[in-house]
Amino acid sequence: MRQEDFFGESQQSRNLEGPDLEVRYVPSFLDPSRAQLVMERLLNETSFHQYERTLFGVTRPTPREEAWIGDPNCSYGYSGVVLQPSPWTPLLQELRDELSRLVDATFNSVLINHYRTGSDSMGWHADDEASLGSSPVIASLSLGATRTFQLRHVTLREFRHTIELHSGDLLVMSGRTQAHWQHQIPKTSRTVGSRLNLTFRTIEVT
Ligand SMILES: O=C(O)CCC(=O)C(=O)O
Ligand SMILES: [Mn+2]
Repeated sequence: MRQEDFFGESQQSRNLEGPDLEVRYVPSFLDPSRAQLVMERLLNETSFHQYERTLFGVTRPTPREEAWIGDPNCSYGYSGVVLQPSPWTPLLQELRDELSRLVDATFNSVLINHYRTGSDSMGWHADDEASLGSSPVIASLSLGATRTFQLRHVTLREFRHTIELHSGDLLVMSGRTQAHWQHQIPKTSRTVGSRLNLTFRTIEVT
């Protein structure tokens, strides 16, 4: 696929509107059968771990499982947990290279989150760690169960977006988005199956 196809309207991809916001939403970036195959392979091949993190002095299990994959020098940490990278697999390398070409970035790592049920979640945050630089490009691929993704402006609270992320959907966040907006995957009381989300990132190695 050429870059203009990706940024064109052929897949009904669209930019989300808002101040300081640069987010491209690409529904069905992977078709449903490829998305399912990739999900099954990742569930088989990946060793996930549920970590404990300390927030505001309280230590709790993080409500999801995680795996961190990347180049050997790419460690990643927040809230007292530093993850050392597992090596790239052929499947993750293939996805990384495809996405790197499309969005013209050189991703050197990917965080895989496993939301096992509707009780698993990720609270409001921005991917604004110093190691990601001031204007990170983050490509987020969703697989499996549909979950709600919410975005809110940090100071202008009337600006919000809610998107249902389906299996195979891609979101690309860039520019100053992380400096001005937060995002989350809230818990849901609906009965939902398991979901994987892959965020391809570029860690600035010093
Ligand atoms: O699961 C998602 O769609 C979002 C994941 C996320 O925000 C992150 O890994 O930082
Ligand atoms: Mn995030």
